Amino acid sequence: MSALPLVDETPGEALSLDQLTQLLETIFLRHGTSLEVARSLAANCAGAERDGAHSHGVFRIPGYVSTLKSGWVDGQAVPVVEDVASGFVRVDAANGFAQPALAAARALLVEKARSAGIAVLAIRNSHHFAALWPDVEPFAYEGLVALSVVNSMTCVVPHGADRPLFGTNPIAFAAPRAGGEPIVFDLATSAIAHGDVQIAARKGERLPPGMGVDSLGQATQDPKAILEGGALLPFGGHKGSALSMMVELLAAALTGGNFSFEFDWSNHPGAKTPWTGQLLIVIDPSKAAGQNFAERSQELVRQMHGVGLKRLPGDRRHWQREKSQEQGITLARTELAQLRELAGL
Ligand code: NDP
Ligand code: PYC
Repeated sequence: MSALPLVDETPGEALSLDQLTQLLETIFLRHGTSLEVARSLAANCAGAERDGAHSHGVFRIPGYVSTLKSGWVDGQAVPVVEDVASGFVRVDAANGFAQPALAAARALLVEKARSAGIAVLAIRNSHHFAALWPDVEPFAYEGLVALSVVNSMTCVVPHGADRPLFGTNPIAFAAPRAGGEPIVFDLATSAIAHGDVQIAARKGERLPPGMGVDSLGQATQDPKAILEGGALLPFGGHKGSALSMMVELLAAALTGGNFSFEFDWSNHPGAKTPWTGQLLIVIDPSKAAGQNFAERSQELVRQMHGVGLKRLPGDRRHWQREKSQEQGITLARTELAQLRELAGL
C-alpha cells in the first residue's frame, strides 16, 4: 500500500459520457484486454466518474494499467458459466475481471430469478476493482431486488484484533421504487474505502478520526500512515466487523474464491486488483405476497421524507449524474492528460 504524490487538481475539459467511455476503452485495449473486457470496464469506470463516485472512477485507471502490465490479471479471460441448480449459477472468471463474468451469466441469472423467485450468482477466480452499485442497480431498473458482496485485499483490522485480515468488503443493494429512481446503497464495511484514503493522501488531506491505525497500531488521521504499513478499521466497531466477516464468507468461501488474505501479488509488482470472489442474490419481488413491492418501496421513502429525511443513499449520485449529463464530466487537467497519454493520443 504505497501513498501517491500530491497532484494538481485544476479542473480541465468536460467530456461527454460517450467521449470518456471511448477514451477509457482505448486505454484498456492498448494494454491488452479483449474488446469485450475493454467495453465492460470502460463503461463501469466512466459511469462511476459521471456519478461522482470518484474513488472508483478514472482515479483507478493507472491501477488497472499497472495490473494488466504486471501479468497478475488476464485481460483476455473468457468466463465459464455453469448452470448448477434451479436457483444457482456459478462462474469461473478465469483470472479475469468480475464485470465481464457477471455480464456472461446475467441472462441466465435473471431467467432463474424470474422462474424460481430467487437466484444466486457465485463468481470466483475474479478481480473486482470497481464500485459495486453498477452491478446491482440495473436489476432494480428491471423490477428485481439485488444484493451483492465482494471481498478485496487484507487492509482492515477485525474489531478486537491487533492486525489486518479483512478486505474493505463492500455490500451493495438495489430495489425498485414506483415513481422514482431505485433505492440503492453501496458501502464499504471499512470505515472508509481504501480508494478514498489514497485520494486523501494525494490531496494532502487528513482523515476524520476513527478510520485507521498506523504501523504501530496507534489511531491516526494521516492517510499516508494508513497506507504505509498501517491499516483501516471496520465501520461501526463490532457490527461492521461482523458484516465484513460475512462478506468474506459469502464472496470467498461460498463462491470458491480467495479470502482477502489468501492471494499473494508480491511477485507481480504493479498488481493492484484483489483476486477474490463475488456473490449476487437476485429476487423477483412479484413472487412475494401482498401489495406491489415497488409501491411499498415508495411508501417507505415517502415516510422517510415525512420524518425529515433530505437525502437517500443514491441521491447524491443521481444529482451528480444529472449535472454530468447537462455539463459534461469534468476531469482535472493533469488527470485528463495522463489518460490521453495512456491511450497513446
Ligand atoms: P460512502 O460512505 O461514500 O457511501 C456509502 C453509501 O451511503 C452510498 O450508497 C451513499 O450514497 C450513501 N450515503 C453517503 N452519505 C450519505 C448521507 N449523508 N445520507 C444518506 N446516504 C448517504 O461509500 P464507501 O466509502 O463506503 O464506498 C465507496 C465505494 O467504494 C463503493 O462504491 C464501494 O463499492 C467501493 N468499494 C469497492 C471495493 C471493491 O473491492 N471493489 C472495496 C471497497 C469499496 P451516494 O452514493 O448517493 O453518496
Ligand atoms: O476502495 O477499498 C477500496 C477498494 C478495494 C478494491 C477496490 N476498491
